[in-house]
Amino acid sequence: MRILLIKPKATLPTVLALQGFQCLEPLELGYLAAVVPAGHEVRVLDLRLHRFPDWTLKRELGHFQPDLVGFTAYSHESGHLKRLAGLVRRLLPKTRIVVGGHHATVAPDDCNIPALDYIVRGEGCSPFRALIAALTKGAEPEGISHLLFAGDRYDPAAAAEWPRYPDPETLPLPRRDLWNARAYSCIWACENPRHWQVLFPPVAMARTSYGCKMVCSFCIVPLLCGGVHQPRPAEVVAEELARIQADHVYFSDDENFIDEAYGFELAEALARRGVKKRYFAWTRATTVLHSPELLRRWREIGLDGVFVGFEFATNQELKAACKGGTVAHNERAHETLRQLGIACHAAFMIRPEYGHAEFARLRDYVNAMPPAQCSFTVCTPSPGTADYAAVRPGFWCGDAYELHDCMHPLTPTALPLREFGGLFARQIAEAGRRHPLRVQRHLTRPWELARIVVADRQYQQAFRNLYRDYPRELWD
Ligand code: B12
Ligand code: SF4
Repeated sequence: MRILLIKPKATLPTVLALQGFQCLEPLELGYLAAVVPAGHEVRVLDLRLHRFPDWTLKRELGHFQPDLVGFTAYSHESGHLKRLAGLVRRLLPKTRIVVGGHHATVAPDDCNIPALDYIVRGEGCSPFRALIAALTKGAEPEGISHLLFAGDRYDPAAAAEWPRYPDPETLPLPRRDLWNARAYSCIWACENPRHWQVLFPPVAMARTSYGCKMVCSFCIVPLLCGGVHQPRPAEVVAEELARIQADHVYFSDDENFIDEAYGFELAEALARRGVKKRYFAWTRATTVLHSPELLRRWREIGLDGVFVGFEFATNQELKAACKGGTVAHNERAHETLRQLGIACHAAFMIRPEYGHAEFARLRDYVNAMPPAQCSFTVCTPSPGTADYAAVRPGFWCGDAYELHDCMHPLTPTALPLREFGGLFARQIAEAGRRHPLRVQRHLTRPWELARIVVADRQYQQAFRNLYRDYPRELWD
């Protein structure tokens, strides 16, 4: 069979603007490609890299004539996914079309459309392998767990069951030979960068584990992984990282260091193999405080920065979100990271209910923090969570999947939408002045500086124009 795996391009200006700072490998498609047996031809088409995605897709379909097309999609890409699937169906009516990935996992009903044949939920390697085996024999893929038929055979009862993640030992090593590694990069922060340091190096993405033991109420991960953190075998990860060409690796784990013993085991496996990379990981403030020695060890083997969900500037909000940490934890973790020489990316959330006072409170808080790279999203519960079910009746745009990028409020804002977006943009601009590179006046290559200035301007603009992504009657 000829198999084409596709990652759609976002349509929301916010996500497109975010891509100015980071565009990472389509790792999910590399995993799927790795289970395609020899004898089949597989290609990856990352439409994020193309200016005219529809035209690119049509050209690829014409040249490659795939027998099976696989789409991945986040919820905000769901509209585009459906349109592209319709295009494939029209141009190649005999081609089978399967969708998987995050949107299919959390909203299978929304994927039950005539343009799709199969819906895969949760980790896709095993169902995808079984699907190919069935189609190769000319049979329908019967009885494959986590695979649903779209159309008449759609099974709502099976769709109501939450898929479970498999033993990570069963995962293959992802194929990275199917894309141009140099096309993927992200802004790379370190605590004490050298002058003229490359700010947008080529970056590979890798997964060492899935899941998290915590239960933050807005987050989908506890539901996806049943509150369990499952690491991949350390030697296998070390083997994968040793083969990666890029010097910089962005981990796609939900929480990299929550399992202290595993964190040390992986660090030693990497050190033993002499793997020398720069790393960026996601962790919790409470993990930093619980395991500073682990972070120190990772700093020694190349950890440059961590993304920490600070979420809110008040204990009341942190408690309401069941974050399991306080503002003091965040502040102490930030201090610990700075002492260890690890850059802190502090991520905050803004709630739709914020008025002028709450925006001012957050601004004052961030302005008073020691220098950090800060980012802001809108607190948006994930489809599938209890928080989502609770707020859903108040949505102002139907199911709102296409606005689900954690940057668009899904429920009415206290301030007029236009003003909300303006204050959001102001928050981004002010926090940008507290970025360590700006505070320390680091010398930057002029073309990289220009890239940051342009990306920053587009990002702020996307928030100023946020209201335009909604029906006109909601603008003011
Ligand atoms: C790493 C990560 C990122 C990275 C990189 C993503 C990338 N490649 O561009 C960064 C930080 C850039 C990022 C950005 C964003 N992210 Co993100 N991200 C994640 C995270 C933590 C892991 C995703 C990942 O890469 N996992 C590793 C890969 C290998 O696994 P996977 O994607 O799950 O794929 C497997 C299965 O899903 C399945 N599968 C996937 N596709 C397909 C297709 C087929 C055909 C089949 C059969 C199976 C299949 O098999 C795959 C193989 O193992 C998840 C949380 C999570 N636990 O899923 C959030 C998550 C996916 N992100 C999310 C969001 C909202 C975003 C942003 C919009 C957030 C923002 N405002 O900044 C942006 C948008 C980026 C974009 N361009 O669209 C949401 C999606 C929610 C939703 N309902 O869609 C998640 C779930 C987190 C959350 N808040 O709930 N993200
Ligand atoms: S927000 Fe982070 S710490 Fe909380 S459950 Fe999700 S992954 Fe875990």
